[in-house]
Amino acid sequence: MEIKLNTSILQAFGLTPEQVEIHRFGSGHINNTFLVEKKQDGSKYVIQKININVFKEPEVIASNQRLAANYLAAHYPDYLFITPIPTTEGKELFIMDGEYWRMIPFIANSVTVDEANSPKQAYEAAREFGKLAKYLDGIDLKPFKASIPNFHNLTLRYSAFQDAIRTAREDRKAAAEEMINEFLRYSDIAVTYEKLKTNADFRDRLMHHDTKINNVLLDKSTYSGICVCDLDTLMPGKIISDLGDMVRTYVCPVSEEEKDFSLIMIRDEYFEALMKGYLEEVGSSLSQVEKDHLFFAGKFMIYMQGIRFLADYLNGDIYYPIKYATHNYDRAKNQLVLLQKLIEKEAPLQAIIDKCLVA
Ligand code: GN1
Ligand code: MG
Repeated sequence: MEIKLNTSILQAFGLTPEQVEIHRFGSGHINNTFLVEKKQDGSKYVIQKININVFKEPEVIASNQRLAANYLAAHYPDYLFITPIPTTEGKELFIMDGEYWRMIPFIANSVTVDEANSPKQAYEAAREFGKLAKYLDGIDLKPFKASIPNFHNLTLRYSAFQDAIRTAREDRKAAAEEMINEFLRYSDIAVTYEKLKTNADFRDRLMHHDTKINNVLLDKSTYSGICVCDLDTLMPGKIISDLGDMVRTYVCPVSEEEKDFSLIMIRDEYFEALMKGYLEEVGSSLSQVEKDHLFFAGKFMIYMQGIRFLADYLNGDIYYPIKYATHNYDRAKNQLVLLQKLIEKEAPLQAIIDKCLVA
């Protein structure tokens, strides 16, 4: 479907409505994304409106990306790191009526996939996130700020979940009671995280924090990795965030949107492919404590996503856009089933991790 963007926004980036065709783009929950194509030469750009309910300080995103881009350009000049195309006034963001817009290049011959369709795709995507972590490993973290404070702080997510249980509408609480109790039964995951987060050997690294496979650009014909995208949550964090979200989203043949929970399963070969790809890049930089928590990464991210969805259901769907009344309930249930399936397979999956660590 072709749509329109306000003329001022296009002009801010040196474009006019007559020059371009505009389509909605991508499948994220958070930002509004448009693909803009110049009719004359077919060149393409991505224009995004940043969701300021989620990203309260969009300047932090821009500043974090600039710091990373400068470091990478100095140390790894051949590494492709997507940076915003400045406005005609040389700014990374265009601000109008309290809305924040930016434009980034569309990389030619790239595609994204919403689900990992082969172990190779999982491997390629994991390598791209691994490269990002590896190349940014030496960077000074001090000037970085959190674009979403406490984004993957499971301690706070867990207490937000408890708050949501306390303040939920009675009907929603009653409907979700069984699932609430199931999630509470796994609270040891939050306890483990709490201990880990202050362990000096479990250090902060610059993490992407949204390693879903559609945040990797793949080559249109070979499906080899090109680079990562969607760098809004590039900020200091823990290795379990990036690794864990790959486990959460690549290993199961269906996404968090699937309502037929019988389709949820763990595909060992995808687990192996992503571990291999990620550890090939970052394995040698890991501390023993990090190595000991690679399986934990998947549990951590699935659990956190599950309680985020369930808290949102209990809060009356204020964060994740929904298409029907029990959408967030179903997403939470999906994640609960996935968590259980993962835990059932801990022994064979840990054996895969051990094998990848030795290689
Ligand atoms: C959100 O933008 P999107 O849809 O990729 C969320 C992630 C969740 C994800 C679940 C800023 O990401 O943390 O894992 O939905 N991003 C934010 O689909 O909350
Ligand atoms: Mg995204």
